[in-house]
Amino acid sequence: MSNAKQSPVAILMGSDSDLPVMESCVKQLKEFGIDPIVRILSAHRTPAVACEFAASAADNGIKVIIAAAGMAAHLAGAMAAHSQLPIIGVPMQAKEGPCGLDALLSTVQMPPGMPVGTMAIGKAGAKNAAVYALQILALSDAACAEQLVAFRKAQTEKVLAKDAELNS
Ligand code: RP5
Repeated sequence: MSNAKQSPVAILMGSDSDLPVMESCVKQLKEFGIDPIVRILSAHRTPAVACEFAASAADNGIKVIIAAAGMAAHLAGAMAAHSQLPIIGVPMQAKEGPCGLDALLSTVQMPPGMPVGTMAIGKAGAKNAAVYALQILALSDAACAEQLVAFRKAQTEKVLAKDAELNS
C-alpha cells in the first residue's frame, strides 16, 4: 500500500481487530478537522513495513504517530525506535489475557531515552490519543489551537449543564 495520503497524524494498529476501538480515535480527529492516515501494521507480523513507515514518516509530513496494539504490544515502541516524532501508544485489550494490562505494560515500560506517551487502555485511550495529538499540533498550528480551545469549552459546558440539571 502506498503512503500517498498526506496528514499530520498517522494511526497505526497491530490488527484489524483493533479497529472497532480505534474508530473513536479516527472519529475524534475528524471532528477536529484532521483526516488521519490509518494503517494496519504490526511490529511482529509486518516488521519491515512498520519500521519503514516510521523511518519515513517525518519526511512524509507526519508530525505525530498514534500506535495501538494489544498483547505483547511493541508497535509504539518500534515506532519510537525508528522515528524521532512524538509517539502516542494506545494499549488494546485482547479477547483473552489480563484485561489489557499486558499491552499497557508493554507500551509504557520503555527504556530511558526512548519514550512513548502512553494512554489508557481501550476506548478512553483511543479518544485521548486524538486529543493529545491535537495538543501537540496546537503548539505550532493556530487552527489546531482553536480546535483545542473549542473542545475544552464544549466539554466544560457539557459537564456544567449536567450539574445544573441535577441540581435544578
Ligand atoms: C496485536 O495482537 C494486535 O494489536 C491485537 O490487539 C492482538 C490480537 O491480534 P489478532 O489476533 O486479533 O489479529 O498484535
